[in-house]
Amino acid sequence: MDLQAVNSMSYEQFLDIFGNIIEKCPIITAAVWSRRPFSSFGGVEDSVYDFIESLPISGKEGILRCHPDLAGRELTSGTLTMESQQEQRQAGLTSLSSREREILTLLNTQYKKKFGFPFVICAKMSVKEKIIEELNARLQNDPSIELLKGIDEVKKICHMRMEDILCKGSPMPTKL
Ligand code: 2AL
Repeated sequence: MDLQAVNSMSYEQFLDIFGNIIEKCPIITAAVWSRRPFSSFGGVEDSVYDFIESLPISGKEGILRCHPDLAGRELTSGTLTMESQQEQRQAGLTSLSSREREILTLLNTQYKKKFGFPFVICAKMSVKEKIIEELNARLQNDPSIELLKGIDEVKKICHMRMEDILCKGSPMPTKL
């Protein structure tokens, strides 16, 4: 896919292709379509990040709440989005021992109880052991820090999804 093709997409086409770069938030993709023409693929990402940053705290929390738990109910019931399924599988979350599953479920529950949104991390950039470690550590943070950390991870997930869509395997220069 080249930039000109992206810039000449109708919003329906744009939404079909980029609609889930932020998990279950197609409204963000629909909003940034208006910012065409993009001068680079990074420009698409920048527009998404600008949009997210312009949101009030409740909006950012809402984005985090659109993310499924790692190794949670949706994974078990097969109702994850295609992207999330692939990310969780790649991090080893589909092959947890019963002990690992138990720990992750407990920590996810504690995290949501404390912060009011789920723990979010870019699974593709990690592995199950590190994810459990990170969840344990982040559980100690203040809510304002966790909101920032969660949104940073959402941006990393977005970057990896853009890479998959646009470059079919050849990495885009990262801005994070
Ligand atoms: C996810 C997800 O669905 N993909 C990913 O990388 N992380 N969810 C989460 N709660 O962190």
